[in-house]
Amino acid sequence: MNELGRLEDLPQDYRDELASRNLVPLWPNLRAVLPPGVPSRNTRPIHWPYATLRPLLMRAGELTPMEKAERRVLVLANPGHGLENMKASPAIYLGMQLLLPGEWAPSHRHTPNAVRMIVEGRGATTTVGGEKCPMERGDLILTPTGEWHEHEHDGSEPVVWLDVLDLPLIYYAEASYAIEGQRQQPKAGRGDQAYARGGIVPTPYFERGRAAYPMLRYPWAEARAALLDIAASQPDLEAVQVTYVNPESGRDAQNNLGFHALMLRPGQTLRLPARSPAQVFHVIEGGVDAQIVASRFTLAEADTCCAPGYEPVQLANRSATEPAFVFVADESPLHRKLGVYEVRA
Ligand code: GTQ
Repeated sequence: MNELGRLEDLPQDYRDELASRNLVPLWPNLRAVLPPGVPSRNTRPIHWPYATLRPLLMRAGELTPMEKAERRVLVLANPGHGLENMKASPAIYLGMQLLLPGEWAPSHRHTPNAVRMIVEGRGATTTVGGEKCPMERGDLILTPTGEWHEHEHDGSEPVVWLDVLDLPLIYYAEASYAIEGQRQQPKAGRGDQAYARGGIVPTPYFERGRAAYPMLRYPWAEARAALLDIAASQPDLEAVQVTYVNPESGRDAQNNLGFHALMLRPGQTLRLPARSPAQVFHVIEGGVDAQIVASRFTLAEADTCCAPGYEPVQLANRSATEPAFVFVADESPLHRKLGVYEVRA
């Protein structure tokens, strides 16, 4: 590949004139934006242990009342992107949110898509578009773009969940904004009940439902049981994984980010090939050793880590007797839409 001319090779008067006309020569910058073979990535492998995060989140509960926070969240920020930019990866925002007993995080809606993965505590609910969703450990709850959502807590222990948003992407697109609203009137019926059985969908009067997001809550008990059934019925299957999909369309549950649950069999080491999308791993149950580029993380329950795209990832169950369960969020729907999705064997 040719060595290209540098900016310094050009006379100063020419450079000044270009800049004054809002013009830039491509050749000094060409290799930066089109690097050979593999993209440059700011996403670093980062591990956020829950044991160190949790006390800091509880302290936020003492330091900052809900009225001063609206959403009491510590953001899991990747230093490779600059902490202040609040990104785990180019398109993924991660936040650990705390709701204390009796608190209410007021209703709003916004353009970015969000999901919650419940980490601990019982008795909280998220109301999404009027549907009041219980929050139990391991549940996945969607708050898709434009849907009103508010969180409330009638239980007695703190509730913590992991927020996963496509905020960095929507912000980059200069399309990120929020609207504040009123307390929602809960309506009857819940998608997780209407769509509780795979392949069987409600047809109120010989018509399929047309809701864009018919299912908002994916109970962990169902995803876990599905993984165990798949593992038991297919003993040779290497990657025991399910994807959270829209039960009406069969497509990704949300627009830009993909959500999956992965089971590692007792003692299993799983090698995931390098793929273009960045990904996030969050341990729902068990302990996992993760190797990502040159980093080795020992992940305990409720720990979270991220991996840049175009790198293989190795996940090993630390237990020889119990399965481990991992929640995976990735940028694959976005990459597929962009036409850049690839797997490198
Ligand atoms: O719970 O609505 O972590 O609006 C960031 C922005 C959570 C939420 C976040 C949000 C929310």
